[in-house]
Amino acid sequence: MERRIIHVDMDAFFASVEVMDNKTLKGKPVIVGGTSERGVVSTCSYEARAYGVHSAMPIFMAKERCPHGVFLPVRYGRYKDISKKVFDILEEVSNIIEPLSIDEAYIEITSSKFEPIEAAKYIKNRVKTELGLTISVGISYNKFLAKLASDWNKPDGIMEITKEMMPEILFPLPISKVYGLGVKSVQKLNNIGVFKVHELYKLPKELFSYYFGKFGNEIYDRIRGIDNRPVKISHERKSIGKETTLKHNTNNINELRTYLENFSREISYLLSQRELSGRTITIKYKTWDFKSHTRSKTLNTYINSYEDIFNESFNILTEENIEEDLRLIGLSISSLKENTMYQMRLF
Ligand code: TTP
Ligand code: MG
Repeated sequence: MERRIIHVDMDAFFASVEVMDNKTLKGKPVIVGGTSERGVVSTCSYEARAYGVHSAMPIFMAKERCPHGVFLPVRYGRYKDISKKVFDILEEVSNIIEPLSIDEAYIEITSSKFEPIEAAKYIKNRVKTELGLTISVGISYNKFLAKLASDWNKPDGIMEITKEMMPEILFPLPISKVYGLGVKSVQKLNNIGVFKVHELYKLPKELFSYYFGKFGNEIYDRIRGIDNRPVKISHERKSIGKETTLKHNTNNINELRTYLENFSREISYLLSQRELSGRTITIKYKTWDFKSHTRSKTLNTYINSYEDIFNESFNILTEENIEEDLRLIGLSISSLKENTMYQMRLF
């Protein structure tokens, strides 16, 4: 069966988060990076890219190219929080997700109930309405082409590359667009007069091993639209959690209980989506004066139901005997493992 793979990549990620957090920056050239003169650009808004600013460029150079740009420091923790929310949305579409970086992932939806275009639109829509950000989405029958597709009409892009579109779509591209060809390989090929994929396509197979060593065959296949690399599920996300700043500071147990009920419901849903259970429950809270506390409890059995998660978390909370008003509360579950028939309850 032909595979169906989606590649997603947030647009100008760090810079877009900064603009979302400060609407007055909208439409301006925003440059996020090291703040010292010796720092480099992490990323910049598309407005700043129009001035030739790009990732990894020294800040002093960015200032020369775009003197009226808004230069901001990196707030990694904030981007990480948003990234987690993006991955929560992706998990609603499929639980076969391979994260590539903080803002990028492959999603395999071959046996999902979603049609690819439907899934792509769903992701874009949720990211836009829930997080206020744009994400570019590519769809194809393998990883290489899905990634190429997400890059096709960035920002806020959506693109599907079908078998029928091959090889017309690949042939006119510069060889630098071929995954696996680094700067050095591209240079070597340019030196022998090979610039476009259609020129590379004409070379005999033996030359591929000569130029790219053990990756030769893969690259030979890739420019023919063949890429059998699987989407590898990552076990990197070792916890699933929710937290929120309270509407008003309080230590009223009934109000706090409602928060835990809502978190437990959401967490249980996310666990069921990913067919996971966990056995460490952690409550996090911040008191009115911003002091942070966490309390964990590891159980003997794995749980995933709303009732179990709520009961365990509420017990931890009551044992805390909180006297001061809280400004934030959070709940997470960790020590995760995949559900098996063996663990499922019979009654
Ligand atoms: P990218 O996805 O490469 O870039 P981007 O999201 O900013 O822009 P695009 O619309 O082209 O996808 O990287 C994601 C984030 O990773 C980026 O926002 C900042 C960070 N990053 C660095 O810190 N240094 C780098 O050199 C690059 C490339 C990215
Ligand atoms: Mg990106």
